[in-house]
Amino acid sequence: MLIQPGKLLAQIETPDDLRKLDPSELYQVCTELRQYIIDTVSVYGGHFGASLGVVELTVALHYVFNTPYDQLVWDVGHQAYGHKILTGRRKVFHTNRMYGGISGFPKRKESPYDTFGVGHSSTSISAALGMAVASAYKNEKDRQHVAIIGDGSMTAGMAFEAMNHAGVSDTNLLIVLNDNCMAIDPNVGALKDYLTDITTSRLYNKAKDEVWNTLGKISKFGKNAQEIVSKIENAIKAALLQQSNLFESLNLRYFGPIDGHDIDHLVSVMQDLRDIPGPKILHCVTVKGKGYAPAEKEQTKWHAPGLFDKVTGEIRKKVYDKPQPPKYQDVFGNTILELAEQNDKIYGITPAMPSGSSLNIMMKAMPHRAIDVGIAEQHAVTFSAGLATQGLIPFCNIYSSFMQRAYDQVIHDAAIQELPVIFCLDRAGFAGADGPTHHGAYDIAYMRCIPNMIVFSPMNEQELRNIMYTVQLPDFKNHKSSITIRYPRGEGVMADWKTPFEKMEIGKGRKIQDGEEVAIVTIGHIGNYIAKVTELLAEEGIKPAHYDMRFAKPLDEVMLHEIFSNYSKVITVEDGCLMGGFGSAVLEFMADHDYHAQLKRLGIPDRVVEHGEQIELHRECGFDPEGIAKAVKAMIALELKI
Ligand SMILES: Cc1ncc(C[n+]2csc(CCOP(=O)(O)OP(=O)(O)O)c2C)c(N)n1
Repeated sequence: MLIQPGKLLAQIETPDDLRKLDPSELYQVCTELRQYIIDTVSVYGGHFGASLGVVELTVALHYVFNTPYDQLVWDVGHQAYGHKILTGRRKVFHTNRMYGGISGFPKRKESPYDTFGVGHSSTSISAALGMAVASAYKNEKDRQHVAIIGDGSMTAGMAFEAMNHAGVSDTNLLIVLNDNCMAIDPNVGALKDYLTDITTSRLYNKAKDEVWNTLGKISKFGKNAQEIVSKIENAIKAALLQQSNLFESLNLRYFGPIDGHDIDHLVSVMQDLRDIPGPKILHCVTVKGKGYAPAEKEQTKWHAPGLFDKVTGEIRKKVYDKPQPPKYQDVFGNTILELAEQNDKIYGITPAMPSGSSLNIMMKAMPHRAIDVGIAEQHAVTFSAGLATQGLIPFCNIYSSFMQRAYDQVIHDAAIQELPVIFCLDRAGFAGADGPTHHGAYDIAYMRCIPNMIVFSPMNEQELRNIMYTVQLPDFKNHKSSITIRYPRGEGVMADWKTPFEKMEIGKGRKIQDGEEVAIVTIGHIGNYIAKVTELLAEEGIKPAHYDMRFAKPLDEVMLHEIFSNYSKVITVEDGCLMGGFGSAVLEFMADHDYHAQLKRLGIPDRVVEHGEQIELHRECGFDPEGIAKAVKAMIALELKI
């Protein structure tokens, strides 16, 4: 379906075209850009509310700054759809997030306007500061660098580390704080309260506007005049705000808050700021989902709603005639609550993903024992370790790719101290349309090399429930280990999933079927492909065995001895990186025990795999059912040749 742009938007191929327009036309550009995003996302899917909320900011930034010479760095990047559309990608925007199409996030390979690749949050200030320092070094004094960061992303330690550095740098750095009081879920923490205090202080805002008007005029009269006004302004801020200004105390000039939807005001403020040297921050207040009523009203739901009817606001859902398996995240969310109702030591922790992890189910029922700590993965891990020192049982739920942020904390604060922290890694394996920044590719490899760490992956809902049950039992502490429980994005396989709890044995796999000659050894949900593989191979008279290993560490050595004693050909399959992953563990076992089987490892290769549906990516990497069957046949053919 071809999406038609409005009259002005149709003329904009690059920001140069935008900059040729009269300021009076920008309001119309914003309206058309917003409509284009609504029209496209409703039909093709993607992130939604965040891009609508920054339409005016996007237009103002590209209008005022000389992009791409001046550098815009978007934080997270899920809000950069308007930026993509204005920077040469309108005509391919309908391929957003699709296999072979453009990325849903800024990506350096895709465009010179995408100055920095993103997907994970809170990197923009560091990256923009790096660019600004490089420009200063190269004597490019006129070059501007702008980091656009949301109030949610501002909660992360990394953003503070960067501001701490920026405050003592003499660089042309502008931080645009896009404050909409939301992360994916409502933003949390003391910083949020602080920003609200500034935004709602009427006296301060009135005085500030008066000073601002003077500053706007006076900035044309040179540095001395600016400094005088600036001192007055600071005195007013100090006198009228309850606290001293956080950003000013980090040596960043603070401006705002201003209405982030008033395009005329935004343009004039940014023009003024462009002329003020040094690091500074502009606080803009916006509404997530702005301009599309249902998205303004239910902001979490419309963060990434899927396809919808843009007229009625109805989100399209597939209709089934029989009950479907639940998402793994919902099995986690319901099961932790069920267990916490019986065991008062259980705590739930999420860094800013209550709805993404389904911990919101427990947060609603037990707000004191299920906590959103903000976008703060490192803190989430060490905080959980702290809870564990006191005998509590923390289930710390973090997406596999975001856990990469907290690696030292896993080792230093949990594993070395023999603390039983339960790490639940959602979105393990290919994440799908979010692409390489979000693929949970590396966790088996990065977790299994840590001492005092068990690594488990359920093949279905029942296994997830049973391991969650097992690790909260008192004797789990005897292992003196943390555990990683990794499961993928999406649905499991059991419509009737609420099975009674059964204790699992740590390090014990299960045989699913005997076979002849070839054994397929899997870990996690990907093991469900083997039923189809068996069917495909049956047509050719091949009968593989199948083992669901469950644990990448400790390996079930008894089972592996059985496998290598009975099968001369072994194939491992994992939705994770091949290097150092589950297959590598099996290979190590084989070498250590002097077996000489033919071994083929299937999984994610050592390259960046782009975005697409999970099944498309499995196919690309040769571990969809057909790919696995082909690998089995190739192994057998290899033997025939010999
Ligand atoms: C390190 C990391 N943790 C979690 C996420 C998941 N995530 C994506 S967007 C988002 C909320 C960002 O909030 P904010 O910066 O305020 O932007 P908004 O969506 O409100 O525009 C979160 C938590 C992420 N991308 N990166």
